[in-house]
Amino acid sequence: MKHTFNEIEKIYQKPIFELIETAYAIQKNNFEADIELCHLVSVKTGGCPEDCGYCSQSNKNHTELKLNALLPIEEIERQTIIAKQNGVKRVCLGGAYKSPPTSAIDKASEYIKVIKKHGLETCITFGSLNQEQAQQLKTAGLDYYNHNIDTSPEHYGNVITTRTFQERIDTIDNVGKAGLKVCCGGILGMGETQQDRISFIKALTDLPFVPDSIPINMLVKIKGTPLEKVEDLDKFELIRTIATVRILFPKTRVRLSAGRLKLTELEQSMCFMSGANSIFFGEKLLTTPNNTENNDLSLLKKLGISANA
Ligand code: SAM
Ligand code: DTB
Ligand code: SF4
Repeated sequence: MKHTFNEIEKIYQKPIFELIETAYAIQKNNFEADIELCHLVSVKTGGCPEDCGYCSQSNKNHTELKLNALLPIEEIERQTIIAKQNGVKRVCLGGAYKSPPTSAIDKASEYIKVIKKHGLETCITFGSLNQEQAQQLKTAGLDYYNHNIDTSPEHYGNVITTRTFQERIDTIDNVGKAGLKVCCGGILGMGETQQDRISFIKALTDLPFVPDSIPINMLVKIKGTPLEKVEDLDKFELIRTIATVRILFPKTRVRLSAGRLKLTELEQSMCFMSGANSIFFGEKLLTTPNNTENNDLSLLKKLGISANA
């Protein structure tokens, strides 16, 4: 559903307990009290021609990174088996591409097959897709495609110059038209204003397809990137964003994605209370560390929340 900026701002700026209370009530009406676990694998790391200011994998940034070409299928199967044993529901594959070459789409089709063989859902994030590529992935059995708008249309140009905001919307349109589920969110803490965060949420409500999954990342500051020294995000802004997204997208899984290592258990718990009900589970994100499995299992136990598998 479309919403005006003012409507969204009104929700975002409610007194915080009222905001959380509303978000939590919506969460309870639409979901079990569970958390979805997704396992992330970087299947092709680094060497990307885009200039995303936050990213360790851009050629334009001066980061220390071990590059790897497309991983062998056996490695995907190995990680899938472990993920399944751990109660993971979906395996998400990341590739550092502006847009994937045919060889990557072909390989992805093999990855999808092996993950599905073990009964898990699949998600891929390989950059821009045209209609034909999206259709090919759908035919291969892909469930979700992740492509983020990253930030507000207004702040976008300060972070990325090699791909336009509209190009991202076009990819999401192609993904939705192919019958794939859309996973689309962004990153907080990239020097944006509160108005930008509200505008980012509005842009999510304006997408051509309602996302089934919204990842909310908190910037992982990476040495050698333009955003290395940006000011820390005020965590209350993270809570407000998650709660507002929950209210506007009652049936969508909201993933507390990158940046959890910088949150205390209580801060993460507040995010879950405000509407986040999905996380990346596993010690590594794409190129940076994530919370350990043991720490996450122990937190879920303390909260009395089970994994959704
Ligand atoms: N290359 C593909 C693309 O950009 O569409 C897929 C991989 S890319 C790494 C996927 C998403 O991860 C980005 O759109 C961004 O939202 C998120 N991301 C990347 N680096 C991040 C960082 N340092 N902190 C937080 N989120 C990050
Ligand atoms: C998303 O929104 N977050 C994930 C996933 N989609 C592919 C990526 C997070 C990357 C964090 C930084 C890194 O590990 O390189
Ligand atoms: Fe490339 Fe994706 Fe990183 Fe941007 S976010 S530089 S497109 S890998």
